[in-house]
Amino acid sequence: MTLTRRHFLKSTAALYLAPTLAQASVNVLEAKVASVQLIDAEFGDYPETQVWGFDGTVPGPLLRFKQGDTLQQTLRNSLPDPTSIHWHGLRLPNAMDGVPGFTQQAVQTGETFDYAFPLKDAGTYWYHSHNHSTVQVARGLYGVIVVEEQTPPDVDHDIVVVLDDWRLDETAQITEDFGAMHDWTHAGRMGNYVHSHLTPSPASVEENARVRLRFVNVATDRIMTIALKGAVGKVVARDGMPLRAPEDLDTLVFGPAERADVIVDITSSEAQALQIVFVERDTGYLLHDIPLSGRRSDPRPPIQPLPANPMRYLTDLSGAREIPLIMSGGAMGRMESATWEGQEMSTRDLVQQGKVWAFNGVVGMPTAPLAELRQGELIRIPIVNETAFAHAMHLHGTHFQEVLPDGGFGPHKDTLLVQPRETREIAFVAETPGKWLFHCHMLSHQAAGMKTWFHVI
Ligand SMILES: [Cu+2]
Repeated sequence: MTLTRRHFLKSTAALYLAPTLAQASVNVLEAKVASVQLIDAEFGDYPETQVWGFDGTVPGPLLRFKQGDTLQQTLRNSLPDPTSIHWHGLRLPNAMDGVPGFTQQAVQTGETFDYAFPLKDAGTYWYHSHNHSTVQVARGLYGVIVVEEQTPPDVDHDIVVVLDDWRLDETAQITEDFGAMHDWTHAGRMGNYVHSHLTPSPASVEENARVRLRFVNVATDRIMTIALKGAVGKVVARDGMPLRAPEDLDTLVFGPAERADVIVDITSSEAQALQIVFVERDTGYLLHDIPLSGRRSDPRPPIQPLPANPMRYLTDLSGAREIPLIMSGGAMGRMESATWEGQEMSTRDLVQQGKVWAFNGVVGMPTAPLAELRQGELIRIPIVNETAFAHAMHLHGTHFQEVLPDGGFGPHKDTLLVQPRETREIAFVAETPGKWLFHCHMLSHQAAGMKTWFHVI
């Protein structure tokens, strides 16, 4: 793999925001318009970019809690449009899930909404707008939540790495071509400035230092492939949840909304730095590097699994109810017609409405749920991707496990990347009463039809 730097696809330490240190309590999050220096000076003299951000920063404030704490945050909306906060990956009461017109009313300009719920699970989670999210997340309305374990692993640095993707014009402003049909019918809105933001962002790391990196892909649509150079270690959590058996670290692939925690030991490398590399085909673009400085001599013990969260693991599928989900539509798809708002329509007419993707022949949010689930019921969902594109399926309200070809179960996940023409299966126990979305987290696909819901009763 060649490693290069190129214009608009590289970042060093973000300059537009003073390092946001751990904050134990930020009780008000104000969604507002702000200007930030998004493009690094090394690329030239670009002006600030107008964004929508929580507290006017992108990403929004890093919220840090201890497992067992209660999250209490008031959203104040100072934006020109209604908004909300979805707490992605956290198991919470349905009324706190932040889906406008579904679990709460959208928070209007000048209004507030109070979110409060206990944090059952340790791990790396994130929060983002769930209103017109293909626009609002693209403008910057997101942030990260870290819930620390009661006994965290011993590391020298604990760093949140936000991976994002901006579509900017030559004056560094976000292009307003939201909803472009070519994006919606293909892989979604791809940016031209892939960027990483580290919190905190250390000036250097020692050789042999142990570092925890918490990756979060907040891009609306882009799948990110990330390689680490100058470090060896393990993947210890995915989508917030600890892996029972940490995996050897290799290239990491993140669909939109996916996360991973890795713990690595810094090794001396040719580059004398810890490098975070964005991989595209055979080329690696350096997103960030942290130079080495000094050396720790004490050997580290082997990397251990993180403490388990109070989330059950599946053991078998006997008695499970099967609810297939068939994805169709999009460019090069075979969908000829689908149902939208109760009416059968041709694909040609649906495209006029911006509805191009279907689940089980239905585009857009159906009035009736995909299924009513009894609390405690075991559900299995074969996901059949008949389309020519990948989709990142996200379930609200609980984590699922993938049913593996050998009959075993994958780790707890809240988002699963399903490749074109691929069939994967997930299973979960219906947990908390209420109305829970199940949608593609490629937000362009969601807006163009890929969403449905379960009603847990
Ligand atoms: Cu999708």
